[in-house]
Amino acid sequence: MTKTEFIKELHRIGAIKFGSFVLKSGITSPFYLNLRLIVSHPQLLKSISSLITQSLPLNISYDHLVGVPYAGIPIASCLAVDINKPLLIPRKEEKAYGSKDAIIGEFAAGEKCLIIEDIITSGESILETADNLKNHGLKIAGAFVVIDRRADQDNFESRNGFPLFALFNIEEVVSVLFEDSLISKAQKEEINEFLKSSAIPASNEDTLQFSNTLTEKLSTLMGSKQTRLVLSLDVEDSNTFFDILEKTGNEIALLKTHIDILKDFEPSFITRLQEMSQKYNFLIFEDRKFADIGNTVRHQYQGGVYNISDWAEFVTVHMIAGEHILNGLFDNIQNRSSFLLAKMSAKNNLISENYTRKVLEIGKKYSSVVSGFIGHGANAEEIAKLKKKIPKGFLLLMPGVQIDSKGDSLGQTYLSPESAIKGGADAIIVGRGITHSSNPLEAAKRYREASLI
Ligand code: S5P
Repeated sequence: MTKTEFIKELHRIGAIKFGSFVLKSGITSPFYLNLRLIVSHPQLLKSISSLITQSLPLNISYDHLVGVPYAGIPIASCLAVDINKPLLIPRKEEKAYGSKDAIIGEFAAGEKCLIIEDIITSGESILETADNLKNHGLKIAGAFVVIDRRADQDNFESRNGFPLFALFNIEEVVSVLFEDSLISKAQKEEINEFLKSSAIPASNEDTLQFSNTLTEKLSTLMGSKQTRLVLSLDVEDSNTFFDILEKTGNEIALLKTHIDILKDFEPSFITRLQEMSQKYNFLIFEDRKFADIGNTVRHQYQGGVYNISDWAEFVTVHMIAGEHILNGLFDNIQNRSSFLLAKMSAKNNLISENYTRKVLEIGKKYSSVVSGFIGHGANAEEIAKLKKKIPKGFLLLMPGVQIDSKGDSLGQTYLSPESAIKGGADAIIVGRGITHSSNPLEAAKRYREASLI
Protein backbone atom coordinates (compact mmCIF):
# COMPACT_ATOMS: atom_id res chain seq x y z
CA MET A 1 0.00 0.00 0.00
CA THR A 2 1.37 3.44 -0.90
CA LYS A 3 1.23 6.40 1.45
CA THR A 4 -1.54 7.93 -0.66
CA GLU A 5 -3.61 4.76 -0.59
CA PHE A 6 -3.07 4.51 3.14
CA ILE A 7 -4.43 8.03 3.76
CA LYS A 8 -7.51 7.22 1.69
CA GLU A 9 -8.03 4.04 3.69
CA LEU A 10 -7.84 6.02 6.94
CA HIS A 11 -10.53 8.30 5.57
CA ARG A 12 -12.66 5.34 4.47
CA ILE A 13 -12.67 3.73 7.93
CA GLY A 14 -13.49 7.06 9.61
CA ALA A 15 -10.11 7.60 11.26
CA ILE A 16 -9.98 10.98 9.50
CA LYS A 17 -13.22 12.92 9.43
CA PHE A 18 -14.22 16.36 8.25
CA GLY A 19 -17.07 18.49 9.57
CA SER A 20 -17.42 20.40 12.78
CA PHE A 21 -15.97 19.00 15.99
CA VAL A 22 -15.92 20.72 19.34
CA LEU A 23 -12.61 20.26 21.13
CA LYS A 24 -12.08 20.13 24.88
CA SER A 25 -10.76 23.67 24.64
CA GLY A 26 -14.11 24.81 23.26
CA ILE A 27 -12.68 25.49 19.83
CA THR A 28 -14.49 24.01 16.84
CA SER A 29 -12.19 22.07 14.55
CA PRO A 30 -13.01 21.28 10.91
CA PHE A 31 -11.36 17.85 11.15
CA TYR A 32 -10.99 14.98 13.54
CA LEU A 33 -8.34 12.26 13.75
CA ASN A 34 -8.80 8.94 15.51
CA LEU A 35 -6.09 6.47 14.53
CA ARG A 36 -7.09 4.17 17.37
CA LEU A 37 -9.63 2.73 14.95
CA ILE A 38 -6.92 0.92 13.02
CA VAL A 39 -6.74 -1.85 15.63
CA SER A 40 -9.95 -3.14 14.06
CA HIS A 41 -8.30 -3.26 10.62
CA PRO A 42 -5.31 -5.64 10.77
CA GLN A 43 -4.45 -5.05 7.12
CA LEU A 44 -4.04 -1.35 7.83
CA LEU A 45 -1.96 -2.07 10.90
CA LYS A 46 0.32 -4.15 8.71
CA SER A 47 0.54 -1.34 6.15
CA ILE A 48 1.32 1.26 8.79
CA SER A 49 4.17 -0.87 10.05
CA SER A 50 5.55 -1.40 6.56
CA LEU A 51 5.28 2.32 5.71
CA ILE A 52 7.10 3.22 8.93
CA THR A 53 9.77 0.58 8.23
CA GLN A 54 10.43 2.25 4.85
CA SER A 55 10.69 5.67 6.46
CA LEU A 56 12.72 4.87 9.56
CA PRO A 57 15.71 7.16 9.86
CA LEU A 58 18.91 5.26 9.11
CA ASN A 59 21.18 7.64 10.95
CA ILE A 60 19.99 6.88 14.46
CA SER A 61 20.47 3.72 16.46
CA TYR A 62 18.23 2.36 19.19
CA ASP A 63 17.80 -0.80 21.24
CA HIS A 64 14.05 -0.69 21.91
CA LEU A 65 10.82 0.46 20.37
CA VAL A 66 8.48 2.07 22.88
CA GLY A 67 4.73 2.36 22.23
CA VAL A 68 3.09 5.37 23.87
CA PRO A 69 -0.02 4.07 25.62
CA TYR A 70 -2.50 3.37 24.25
CA ALA A 71 -2.56 4.29 20.59
CA GLY A 72 1.19 3.85 20.02
CA ILE A 73 1.25 0.31 21.43
CA PRO A 74 -0.34 -1.67 18.56
CA ILE A 75 1.73 0.24 16.01
CA ALA A 76 4.96 -0.30 17.92
CA SER A 77 4.09 -3.97 18.45
CA CYS A 78 3.67 -4.63 14.70
CA LEU A 79 6.82 -2.73 13.97
CA ALA A 80 8.75 -4.68 16.61
CA VAL A 81 7.78 -7.91 14.87
CA ASP A 82 8.55 -6.56 11.39
CA ILE A 83 11.98 -5.14 12.16
CA ASN A 84 12.83 -7.57 14.94
CA LYS A 85 13.42 -5.03 17.70
CA PRO A 86 12.45 -5.59 21.34
CA LEU A 87 9.47 -3.66 22.61
CA LEU A 88 8.92 -1.74 25.83
CA ILE A 89 5.50 -0.63 27.05
CA PRO A 90 5.23 2.06 29.72
CA ARG A 91 2.15 1.65 31.90
CA LYS A 92 -0.36 4.45 31.73
CA GLU A 93 -1.65 4.01 35.28
CA GLU A 94 -0.46 6.80 37.53
CA LYS A 95 0.33 4.56 40.48
CA ALA A 96 2.92 2.64 38.51
CA TYR A 97 4.83 5.78 37.56
CA GLY A 98 8.35 5.67 38.90
CA SER A 99 8.03 2.14 40.29
CA LYS A 100 10.07 -0.77 38.96
CA ASP A 101 7.31 -2.37 36.93
CA ALA A 102 6.20 0.94 35.44
CA ILE A 103 7.70 -0.27 32.17
CA ILE A 104 6.81 -3.68 30.73
CA GLY A 105 9.77 -5.44 29.06
CA GLU A 106 13.44 -6.10 29.73
CA PHE A 107 15.95 -3.29 29.57
CA ALA A 108 19.18 -2.02 31.05
CA ALA A 109 20.16 1.52 31.98
CA GLY A 110 21.82 3.43 29.17
CA GLU A 111 19.94 1.63 26.38
CA LYS A 112 18.28 3.74 23.70
CA CYS A 113 14.62 3.99 22.78
CA LEU A 114 12.67 5.02 19.71
CA ILE A 115 9.25 6.21 20.88
CA ILE A 116 6.29 5.34 18.62
CA GLU A 117 3.03 7.31 18.71
CA ASP A 118 -0.02 7.65 16.44
CA ILE A 119 -0.50 11.42 16.40
CA ILE A 120 1.51 14.26 17.85
CA THR A 121 -0.69 17.12 18.92
CA SER A 122 0.98 19.18 21.61
CA GLY A 123 3.75 16.61 22.13
CA GLU A 124 2.74 16.23 25.74
CA SER A 125 2.28 12.44 25.78
CA ILE A 126 5.57 11.81 23.97
CA LEU A 127 7.43 14.04 26.42
CA GLU A 128 5.74 12.38 29.37
CA THR A 129 6.77 8.97 28.03
CA ALA A 130 10.32 10.24 27.43
CA ASP A 131 10.53 11.48 31.04
CA ASN A 132 9.29 8.16 32.33
CA LEU A 133 11.92 6.30 30.29
CA LYS A 134 14.68 8.68 31.39
CA ASN A 135 13.66 8.18 35.02
CA HIS A 136 14.47 4.51 34.48
CA GLY A 137 17.93 5.26 33.12
CA LEU A 138 16.97 4.85 29.46
CA LYS A 139 18.02 7.22 26.67
CA ILE A 140 15.81 8.64 23.95
CA ALA A 141 17.08 8.24 20.38
CA GLY A 142 13.99 9.86 18.85
CA ALA A 143 10.25 9.66 18.36
CA PHE A 144 8.29 8.54 15.31
CA VAL A 145 4.65 9.46 14.75
CA VAL A 146 2.17 8.57 12.04
CA ILE A 147 0.60 12.02 11.75
CA ASP A 148 2.14 15.28 12.88
CA ARG A 149 -0.68 17.77 13.33
CA ARG A 150 1.06 20.36 15.43
CA ALA A 151 0.40 23.93 14.39
CA ASP A 152 4.02 24.77 15.12
CA GLN A 153 6.23 22.09 13.61
CA ASP A 154 9.59 23.74 14.25
CA ASN A 155 12.38 23.21 16.73
CA PHE A 156 11.23 19.95 18.32
CA GLU A 157 14.77 18.63 18.65
CA SER A 158 16.32 21.81 20.00
CA ARG A 159 13.52 22.16 22.53
CA ASN A 160 13.36 18.56 23.69
CA GLY A 161 16.77 17.04 23.01
CA PHE A 162 15.75 14.32 20.57
CA PRO A 163 14.51 14.30 16.97
CA LEU A 164 10.92 13.76 15.83
CA PHE A 165 10.02 11.93 12.61
CA ALA A 166 6.60 11.67 11.02
CA LEU A 167 5.02 9.61 8.26
CA PHE A 168 2.75 12.53 7.30
CA ASN A 169 1.83 15.96 8.43
CA ILE A 170 -1.78 17.10 8.38
CA GLU A 171 -1.25 19.29 5.30
CA GLU A 172 -0.18 16.22 3.28
CA VAL A 173 -3.25 14.33 4.46
CA VAL A 174 -5.50 17.20 3.41
CA SER A 175 -3.90 17.56 0.00
CA VAL A 176 -4.16 13.82 -0.79
CA LEU A 177 -7.84 13.81 0.11
CA PHE A 178 -8.46 16.99 -1.85
CA GLU A 179 -6.78 15.61 -4.97
CA ASP A 180 -9.00 12.59 -4.76
CA SER A 181 -12.09 14.83 -4.37
CA LEU A 182 -12.80 13.41 -0.91
CA ILE A 183 -12.92 16.95 0.43
CA SER A 184 -14.01 20.13 -1.34
CA LYS A 185 -11.92 23.19 -2.08
CA ALA A 186 -13.89 25.13 0.54
CA GLN A 187 -13.16 22.45 3.15
CA LYS A 188 -9.48 22.44 2.25
CA GLU A 189 -9.33 26.20 2.64
CA GLU A 190 -11.22 26.06 5.91
CA ILE A 191 -8.78 23.48 7.27
CA ASN A 192 -5.74 25.46 6.15
CA GLU A 193 -7.19 28.57 7.72
CA PHE A 194 -7.88 26.67 10.93
CA LEU A 195 -4.34 25.28 11.01
CA LYS A 196 -2.91 28.72 10.48
CA SER A 197 -4.96 30.33 13.20
CA SER A 198 -4.94 27.56 15.76
CA ALA A 199 -2.37 26.00 17.95
CA ILE A 200 -5.01 23.72 19.45
CA PRO A 201 -4.80 20.04 18.55
CA ALA A 202 -7.61 17.89 17.20
CA SER A 203 -7.20 14.31 18.30
CA ASN A 204 -9.91 12.09 19.67
CA GLU A 205 -8.70 12.79 23.19
CA ASP A 206 -9.58 16.41 22.68
CA THR A 207 -13.18 15.93 21.72
CA LEU A 208 -15.53 16.01 24.61
CA GLN A 209 -19.08 15.21 25.45
CA PHE A 210 -20.43 18.23 27.33
CA SER A 211 -22.87 17.82 30.21
CA ASN A 212 -25.62 19.51 28.19
CA THR A 213 -26.14 21.73 25.14
CA LEU A 214 -25.79 24.98 27.10
CA THR A 215 -22.43 23.83 28.48
CA GLU A 216 -21.37 23.09 24.94
CA LYS A 217 -22.69 26.43 23.72
CA LEU A 218 -20.74 28.33 26.35
CA SER A 219 -17.60 26.32 25.79
CA THR A 220 -17.81 26.76 22.02
CA LEU A 221 -18.40 30.48 22.47
CA MET A 222 -15.31 30.78 24.67
CA GLY A 223 -13.34 29.11 21.90
CA SER A 224 -14.73 31.05 18.96
CA LYS A 225 -14.72 34.42 20.73
CA GLN A 226 -11.35 33.64 22.27
CA THR A 227 -12.17 34.71 25.79
CA ARG A 228 -12.55 32.91 29.10
CA LEU A 229 -13.70 36.01 30.89
CA VAL A 230 -16.99 36.22 32.82
CA LEU A 231 -17.87 39.77 33.80
CA SER A 232 -19.63 40.14 37.14
CA LEU A 233 -21.50 43.39 36.63
CA ASP A 234 -22.49 44.15 40.22
CA VAL A 235 -23.62 47.77 40.00
CA GLU A 236 -26.66 49.54 41.40
CA ASP A 237 -28.03 51.58 38.52
CA SER A 238 -28.90 50.53 35.01
CA ASN A 239 -27.11 53.43 33.29
CA THR A 240 -23.78 52.41 34.78
CA PHE A 241 -24.64 48.79 34.03
CA PHE A 242 -25.23 49.36 30.33
CA ASP A 243 -22.41 51.84 30.04
CA ILE A 244 -19.89 49.25 31.25
CA LEU A 245 -21.51 46.52 29.22
CA GLU A 246 -21.32 48.55 25.98
CA LYS A 247 -17.61 48.93 26.58
CA THR A 248 -16.82 45.37 27.61
CA GLY A 249 -19.37 43.24 25.72
CA ASN A 250 -16.86 42.21 23.07
CA GLU A 251 -14.40 40.95 25.66
CA ILE A 252 -16.62 38.47 27.50
CA ALA A 253 -18.22 35.08 26.90
CA LEU A 254 -20.62 35.27 29.81
CA LEU A 255 -22.23 38.12 31.72
CA LYS A 256 -22.96 37.50 35.38
CA THR A 257 -25.66 39.58 37.03
CA HIS A 258 -27.02 40.13 40.52
CA ILE A 259 -30.31 41.48 39.33
CA ASP A 260 -31.54 42.30 42.87
CA ILE A 261 -28.67 44.76 43.38
CA LEU A 262 -30.20 47.17 40.85
CA LYS A 263 -32.10 50.05 42.45
CA ASP A 264 -33.94 51.06 39.27
CA PHE A 265 -34.93 47.67 37.88
CA GLU A 266 -37.90 47.58 35.55
CA PRO A 267 -38.92 44.97 32.94
CA SER A 268 -37.45 47.00 30.06
CA PHE A 269 -34.04 46.35 31.61
CA ILE A 270 -34.33 42.72 30.51
CA THR A 271 -35.27 43.63 26.93
CA ARG A 272 -32.20 45.83 26.70
CA LEU A 273 -30.01 43.18 28.30
CA GLN A 274 -31.14 40.62 25.77
CA GLU A 275 -30.45 43.00 22.90
CA MET A 276 -26.94 43.48 24.22
CA SER A 277 -26.39 39.76 24.53
CA GLN A 278 -27.31 39.42 20.83
CA LYS A 279 -25.25 42.40 19.77
CA TYR A 280 -22.08 41.36 21.61
CA ASN A 281 -22.64 37.61 21.57
CA PHE A 282 -22.45 36.63 25.23
CA LEU A 283 -24.62 34.38 27.41
CA ILE A 284 -26.39 35.49 30.59
CA PHE A 285 -25.80 34.11 34.06
CA GLU A 286 -27.87 35.34 37.02
CA ASP A 287 -25.92 34.64 40.18
CA ARG A 288 -29.00 34.24 42.37
CA LYS A 289 -27.50 31.37 44.41
CA PHE A 290 -30.72 29.48 45.11
CA ALA A 291 -30.63 27.57 48.39
CA ASP A 292 -34.12 26.71 49.58
CA ILE A 293 -36.54 23.80 49.23
CA GLY A 294 -37.64 22.84 45.71
CA ASN A 295 -41.06 24.48 45.88
CA THR A 296 -39.72 27.83 47.10
CA VAL A 297 -36.89 28.08 44.60
CA ARG A 298 -39.26 27.28 41.74
CA HIS A 299 -41.26 30.38 42.62
CA GLN A 300 -38.15 32.47 43.14
CA TYR A 301 -36.70 31.33 39.80
CA GLN A 302 -39.74 31.18 37.58
CA GLY A 303 -41.80 34.03 39.00
CA GLY A 304 -41.58 37.06 41.24
CA VAL A 305 -40.46 40.45 39.98
CA TYR A 306 -37.52 39.13 38.01
CA ASN A 307 -38.73 35.99 36.22
CA ILE A 308 -35.13 34.84 36.07
CA SER A 309 -35.81 31.65 34.12
CA ASP A 310 -37.16 33.77 31.24
CA TRP A 311 -33.90 35.47 30.47
CA ALA A 312 -30.89 33.87 32.19
CA GLU A 313 -29.34 30.83 30.56
CA PHE A 314 -27.53 29.98 33.80
CA VAL A 315 -28.04 30.45 37.54
CA THR A 316 -26.02 29.43 40.60
CA VAL A 317 -27.26 26.91 43.14
CA HIS A 318 -26.13 26.08 46.68
CA MET A 319 -26.64 22.39 47.35
CA ILE A 320 -27.18 22.76 51.10
CA ALA A 321 -30.83 21.65 50.82
CA GLY A 322 -29.92 18.59 48.74
CA GLU A 323 -30.45 17.52 45.17
CA HIS A 324 -34.20 18.16 44.97
CA ILE A 325 -33.51 21.83 44.64
CA LEU A 326 -32.51 21.01 41.06
CA ASN A 327 -35.87 19.31 40.45
CA GLY A 328 -37.62 22.37 41.84
CA LEU A 329 -35.71 24.72 39.60
CA PHE A 330 -35.59 22.83 36.32
CA ASP A 331 -38.06 19.94 36.08
CA ASN A 332 -40.77 21.95 34.31
CA ILE A 333 -38.59 24.06 31.99
CA GLN A 334 -36.24 23.53 29.04
CA ASN A 335 -32.89 24.81 27.94
CA ARG A 336 -31.71 26.25 31.23
CA SER A 337 -28.68 25.24 33.26
CA SER A 338 -26.75 25.99 36.41
CA PHE A 339 -23.42 26.19 38.17
CA LEU A 340 -23.21 24.59 41.60
CA LEU A 341 -21.20 26.23 44.38
CA ALA A 342 -18.40 23.74 45.08
CA LYS A 343 -15.92 26.00 46.90
CA MET A 344 -16.26 29.66 47.77
CA SER A 345 -13.81 32.53 47.74
CA ALA A 346 -15.15 34.00 51.00
CA LYS A 347 -12.77 33.78 53.95
CA ASN A 348 -13.73 31.20 56.63
CA ASN A 349 -16.65 29.85 54.64
CA LEU A 350 -18.20 26.62 55.90
CA ILE A 351 -17.76 24.41 52.85
CA SER A 352 -15.87 21.22 53.74
CA GLU A 353 -14.04 18.74 51.50
CA ASN A 354 -16.85 16.30 52.00
CA TYR A 355 -19.48 18.86 51.01
CA THR A 356 -17.53 19.71 47.86
CA ARG A 357 -17.29 16.04 46.93
CA LYS A 358 -21.04 15.59 47.34
CA VAL A 359 -21.78 18.69 45.25
CA LEU A 360 -19.65 17.27 42.44
CA GLU A 361 -21.48 13.95 42.67
CA ILE A 362 -24.89 15.61 42.46
CA GLY A 363 -23.71 17.76 39.55
CA LYS A 364 -22.68 14.66 37.66
CA LYS A 365 -26.03 13.01 38.32
CA TYR A 366 -27.97 16.06 37.12
CA SER A 367 -25.82 16.78 34.07
CA SER A 368 -28.76 17.91 31.91
CA VAL A 369 -29.24 20.99 34.13
CA VAL A 370 -25.71 21.46 35.51
CA SER A 371 -22.99 23.01 33.36
CA GLY A 372 -20.30 23.05 35.97
CA PHE A 373 -19.12 24.35 39.28
CA ILE A 374 -18.04 27.53 40.96
CA GLY A 375 -14.76 26.90 42.72
CA HIS A 376 -11.93 28.74 44.35
CA GLY A 377 -8.59 27.87 45.89
CA ALA A 378 -5.80 29.61 47.78
CA ASN A 379 -3.35 29.00 44.95
CA ALA A 380 -2.97 27.29 41.57
CA GLU A 381 -2.19 23.94 43.23
CA GLU A 382 -5.43 23.98 45.22
CA ILE A 383 -7.42 24.82 42.12
CA ALA A 384 -5.67 22.03 40.24
CA LYS A 385 -6.68 19.63 43.00
CA LEU A 386 -10.31 20.68 42.66
CA LYS A 387 -10.16 20.62 38.87
CA LYS A 388 -8.95 17.03 38.94
CA LYS A 389 -12.12 15.99 40.74
CA ILE A 390 -14.47 17.77 38.36
CA PRO A 391 -16.23 15.30 36.09
CA LYS A 392 -15.43 15.49 32.39
CA GLY A 393 -17.74 17.65 30.33
CA PHE A 394 -18.36 20.16 33.16
CA LEU A 395 -16.80 23.59 33.52
CA LEU A 396 -15.00 25.15 36.46
CA LEU A 397 -15.66 28.88 36.81
CA MET A 398 -13.55 30.75 39.28
CA PRO A 399 -14.60 33.95 41.09
CA GLY A 400 -12.42 35.89 43.51
CA VAL A 401 -10.04 36.93 40.76
CA GLN A 402 -8.24 40.22 40.71
CA ILE A 403 -4.86 41.43 39.52
CA ASP A 404 -4.26 44.33 41.86
CA SER A 405 -5.78 43.17 45.16
CA LYS A 406 -5.62 40.21 47.54
CA GLY A 407 -9.03 40.74 49.10
CA ASP A 408 -11.57 43.22 50.47
CA SER A 409 -12.61 44.20 54.02
CA LEU A 410 -15.67 41.95 53.90
CA GLY A 411 -13.99 38.58 53.56
CA GLN A 412 -13.50 38.32 49.80
CA THR A 413 -10.18 36.73 48.80
CA TYR A 414 -8.55 37.15 45.41
CA LEU A 415 -6.18 35.16 43.31
CA SER A 416 -4.52 36.29 40.09
CA PRO A 417 -6.06 35.27 36.76
CA GLU A 418 -2.79 33.50 35.90
CA SER A 419 -3.04 31.25 38.97
CA ALA A 420 -6.71 30.53 38.22
CA ILE A 421 -6.01 29.49 34.66
CA LYS A 422 -2.81 27.67 35.56
CA GLY A 423 -4.79 25.67 38.12
CA GLY A 424 -7.22 24.67 35.39
CA ALA A 425 -10.18 27.07 35.74
CA ASP A 426 -12.16 27.08 32.50
CA ALA A 427 -13.15 30.70 33.02
CA ILE A 428 -12.48 33.52 35.45
CA ILE A 429 -15.24 35.61 37.02
CA VAL A 430 -14.15 39.20 37.51
CA GLY A 431 -16.23 41.93 39.15
CA ARG A 432 -14.61 44.94 40.76
CA GLY A 433 -11.31 44.35 38.96
CA ILE A 434 -13.23 45.65 35.93
CA THR A 435 -16.23 47.59 37.25
CA HIS A 436 -14.13 49.70 39.63
CA SER A 437 -11.42 50.37 37.09
CA SER A 438 -11.16 53.89 35.66
CA ASN A 439 -11.04 52.23 32.24
CA PRO A 440 -13.30 49.14 32.21
CA LEU A 441 -12.50 48.32 28.59
CA GLU A 442 -8.75 48.26 29.16
CA ALA A 443 -9.25 46.26 32.37
CA ALA A 444 -11.52 43.76 30.60
CA LYS A 445 -8.95 43.37 27.83
CA ARG A 446 -6.27 42.73 30.40
CA TYR A 447 -8.30 40.02 32.17
CA ARG A 448 -9.37 38.52 28.87
CA GLU A 449 -5.78 38.23 27.76
CA ALA A 450 -4.78 36.71 31.08
CA SER A 451 -7.65 34.21 30.73
CA LEU A 452 -6.14 32.85 27.53
CA ILE A 453 -2.69 31.86 28.70
O1 S5P B 1 -17.32 32.00 46.03
C1 S5P B 1 -17.77 32.91 45.36
C2 S5P B 1 -18.81 32.70 44.46
C3 S5P B 1 -19.25 33.76 43.69
S1 S5P B 1 -20.42 33.45 42.48
N1 S5P B 1 -17.21 34.15 45.42
C4 S5P B 1 -17.66 35.19 44.68
O2 S5P B 1 -17.09 36.27 44.79
N2 S5P B 1 -18.73 35.02 43.82
C5 S5P B 1 -19.31 36.14 43.07
O3 S5P B 1 -18.33 36.64 42.16
C6 S5P B 1 -19.73 37.32 43.92
O4 S5P B 1 -21.09 37.23 44.28
C7 S5P B 1 -19.48 38.50 43.01
O5 S5P B 1 -20.61 38.74 42.22
C8 S5P B 1 -18.35 38.06 42.13
C9 S5P B 1 -16.99 38.57 42.56
O6 S5P B 1 -16.93 39.95 42.50
P1 S5P B 1 -15.56 40.76 42.76
O7 S5P B 1 -15.96 42.17 42.64
O8 S5P B 1 -15.08 40.40 44.12
O9 S5P B 1 -14.64 40.30 41.65
